Amino acid sequence: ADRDSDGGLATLEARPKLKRPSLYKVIMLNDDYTPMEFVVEILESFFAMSREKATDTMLAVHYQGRAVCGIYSRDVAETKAAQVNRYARENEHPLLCEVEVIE
Ligand code: TYC
Repeated sequence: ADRDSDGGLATLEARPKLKRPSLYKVIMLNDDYTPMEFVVEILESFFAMSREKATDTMLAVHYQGRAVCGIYSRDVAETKAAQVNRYARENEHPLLCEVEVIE
């Protein structure tokens, strides 16, 4: 008969469905043309890396094809990737970042 005698309290109020906040990786892709120094400067300025970490990450992309630059909420990840791609294009380099959801 009445399957909702508690007015939905048990299912909706007592145990609200919690969504785990999704995290997104910003991934930088290798190409044959973007100067190494330009990539290092991007990693320093857009991803707050030290010179040393930026150099390590740039070389990881150069030798392995791709590397994670940072992990963020969806909005921040999409914004950073778009900012990097726009800045690279403004400077006439093919450098590309993409965003990938974790899990
Ligand atoms: N492969 C580039 C070169 O040899 C350097 C480079 C590194 C380009 C990382 C893109 O995401 C990149 N000049």
